[in-house]
Amino acid sequence: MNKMLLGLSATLAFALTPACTADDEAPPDGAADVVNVDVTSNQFSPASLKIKVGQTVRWTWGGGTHNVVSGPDCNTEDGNFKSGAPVGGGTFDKKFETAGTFPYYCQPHCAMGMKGEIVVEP
Ligand SMILES: [Cu+2]
Repeated sequence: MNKMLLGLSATLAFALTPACTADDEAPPDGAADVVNVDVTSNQFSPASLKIKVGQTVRWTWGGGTHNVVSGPDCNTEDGNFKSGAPVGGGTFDKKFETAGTFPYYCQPHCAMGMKGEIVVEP
């Protein structure tokens, strides 16, 4: 009887373990799929955000006219992600599929220090 139960739970545990492949990373168990960054005048909060591969960052506008542009400094877009032209509201989502540090900024306010970074851990 005990052996049967053990065998059954081992089978269940195997069946419930999610498959992980390089191009379809799921967030780690217990982690939120979406992590929020507030976009206000004139800062990103938190400015530095640590997430895991597979999580999505959602920037949510709270006031002012801003955008989210990836790049190492105020005049350099690296093309990783961009919300578009500066707007006065809404949200922008980006799912991070690879580990690394991704700096970004707001074009109208970068010179005023409106910058952030997403640190994506494996
Ligand atoms: Cu801004």
